[in-house]
Amino acid sequence: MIQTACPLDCFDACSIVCDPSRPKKLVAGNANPYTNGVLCAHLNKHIHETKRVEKPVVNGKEVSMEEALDAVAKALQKEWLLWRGSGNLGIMQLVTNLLASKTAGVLTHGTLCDGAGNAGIEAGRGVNRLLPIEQIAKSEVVVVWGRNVTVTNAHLMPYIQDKEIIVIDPVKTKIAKMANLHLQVKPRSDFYLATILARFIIMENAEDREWLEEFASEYEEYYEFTRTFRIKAILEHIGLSLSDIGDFLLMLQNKRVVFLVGAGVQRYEIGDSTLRAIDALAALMGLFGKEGCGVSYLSNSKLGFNNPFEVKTKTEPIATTPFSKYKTVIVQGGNPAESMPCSSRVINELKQVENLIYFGLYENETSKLANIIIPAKNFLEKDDVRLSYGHQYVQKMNKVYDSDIGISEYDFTQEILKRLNLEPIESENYYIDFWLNQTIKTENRYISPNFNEIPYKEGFGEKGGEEFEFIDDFYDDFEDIKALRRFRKNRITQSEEFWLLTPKSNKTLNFQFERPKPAVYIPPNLNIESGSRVLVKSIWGSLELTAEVTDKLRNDTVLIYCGVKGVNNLTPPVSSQEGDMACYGDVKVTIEKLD
Ligand SMILES: Nc1nc2c(c(=O)[nH]1)N[C@H]1C(S)=C(S)[C@@H](COP(=O)(O)OP(=O)(O)OC[C@H]3O[C@@H](n4cnc5c(=O)[nH]c(N)nc54)[C@H](O)[C@@H]3O)O[C@H]1N2
Ligand SMILES: Nc1nc2c(c(=O)[nH]1)N[C@H]1C(S)=C(S)[C@@H](COP(=O)(O)OP(=O)(O)OC[C@H]3O[C@@H](n4cnc5c(=O)[nH]c(N)nc54)[C@H](O)[C@@H]3O)O[C@H]1N2
Ligand code: SF4
Ligand SMILES: [Mo]
Repeated sequence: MIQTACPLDCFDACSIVCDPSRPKKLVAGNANPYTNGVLCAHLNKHIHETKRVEKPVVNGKEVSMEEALDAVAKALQKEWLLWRGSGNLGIMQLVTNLLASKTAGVLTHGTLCDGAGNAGIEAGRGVNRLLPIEQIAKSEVVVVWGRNVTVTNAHLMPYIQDKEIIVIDPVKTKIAKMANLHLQVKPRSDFYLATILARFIIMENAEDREWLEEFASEYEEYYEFTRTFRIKAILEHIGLSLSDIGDFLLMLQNKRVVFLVGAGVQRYEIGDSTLRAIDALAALMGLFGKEGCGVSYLSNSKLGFNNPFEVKTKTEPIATTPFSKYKTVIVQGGNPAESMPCSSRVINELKQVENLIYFGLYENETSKLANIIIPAKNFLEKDDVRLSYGHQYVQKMNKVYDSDIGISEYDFTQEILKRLNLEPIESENYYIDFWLNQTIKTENRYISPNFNEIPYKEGFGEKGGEEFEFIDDFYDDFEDIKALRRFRKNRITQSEEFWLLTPKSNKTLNFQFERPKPAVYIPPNLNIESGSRVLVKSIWGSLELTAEVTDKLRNDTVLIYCGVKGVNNLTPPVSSQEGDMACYGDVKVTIEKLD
């Protein structure tokens, strides 16, 4: 049996074993303790069923890999751009950074995923450390804050299901239904909610003064900051009552509390401030550095590692990449034509690229625009290392079988360098060992070098010893009024607008494999029946979908799952205030019945 790990972008980073004579049968492995015998359908079904791109293509003609690589090398002689998605989270995906730095390659900065929240965490704590699942398991109360655990983080469920659960989510998700308390907040209002909760904590003298004096001594200034927000106006804005706030605080009193924060709360321009406010609340309650307490978010998996793929090149922002500035663009492991915000802008930009090179596993909306297609090897056909943003285990991904299809990212890099008469990079094993040798090895497992059983126990910053920094400044220009004005200017005259949420769907993974059914979920107050065709419109574009009425939504919110074809026609081409993150949530839409 050969050991590997799931490469997909997911909190769980499952361990896998596979018998090379039965490569379609992937079985849960033991290289991390959380996989616990279960792999999900993405692996056992979708990976095998989704049709691969098998043959290299240049200008519409199938060619040999040699010819295709010649064409790529030729196209890389002038300044070019590498846009990398997160289709495979194996660390060897980053090897192409070396190709960029040795040629005139430009990379991207920022993320489509978790960057705003990460920036907020780093501003307050210095570094974004993992809260180990062992600590989550020791808590008494779990606040699930914009993380759809049963869908995106299912392997965590056994560790939390018997606890007191509070869910803060605009959607009545499965976990919200199971919870002891569900605060069905207005989208994009968590900064205000956390700030007002912090204010109440201090008003009621419930702050952990002893811990604060040692680790976050500026808490009184922070209290003054929270006092600049008016309680009544904010409660109205976020759609909660004083008794909701009271219930929430009562449940947390004198308990070991964990906040499980997801990417959902920070897909907004103000996403960094939201995480800073949530962290500030946790700090006031003294939740850092103690057993069974803390704030869990998508952690920085590379923390503590020296990264041999870190290079200095020019970069472009990933959420608003100006593709058309470049004659040659390589898209690796992603589908920007669908996954980036404001698809009409993206597609228009991609169409102007003379040499659009798609390097991936499956045909998708981006490969259809490309004039060079390089099939990649899948994770079973190459060696790699898997770090994780959800747990501390590092996993070796061993090649399970040889295949004639495609080329690995490592071989791609070497082949292009050879064609450009440039020095080769080190061997593949050199890099794999470079990562593994930095880990802590125990009982046949590898643990991340940055791992702290109880994070921030010795304080904040990279080495500990520093204080927590409270947020002291907040700026937000996305007001309902402003959005309305923009609507008017674009002569969209429907009276009612709804927040658009685009969270992850149960049976699909981002924009690869099978996609969610083309539906928009709407609340009953719209008086549109399920099955009706509707036009969903924002100032950025529109999309025709089938309506599905649900009682899971607030009256001011509609939902289209991430992955629905065309969902990003509707989303804005803007980056967050910090972290250069795509702001999928900063948009309002109208719903127009078509038949
Ligand atoms: N099945 C499945 N699993 C996945 C993925 C997938 O596509 N499918 N994708 C993977 C990837 S790339 C990522 S980044 C992770 C992300 O996983 P999660 O962190 O769970 O992110 P989302 O699904 O975007 O949003 C989580 C929740 O946030 C809520 N939410 C939205 N806006 C707000 C808000 O303003 N406030 C609050 N409080 N809640 C809000 C949504 O309703 C949703 O229930 O999941 C990974 N796992
Ligand atoms: N509206 C909306 N849009 C979103 C989101 C949202 O919540 N709402 N979420 C955002 C988030 S969190 C994320 S992470 C992004 C994801 O968006 P992208 O990073 O663009 O990822 P995918 O669209 O899933 O594309 C994955 C592609 O990677 C390729 N691939 C898979 N394995 C390999 C490999 O080993 N090698 C190579 N070379 N290619 C491979 C496959 O061909 C597949 O088509 O989407 C973002 N887009
Ligand atoms: S739960 Fe996540 S990590 Fe585990 S097999 Fe499924 S997609 Fe992969
Ligand atoms: Mo993501």
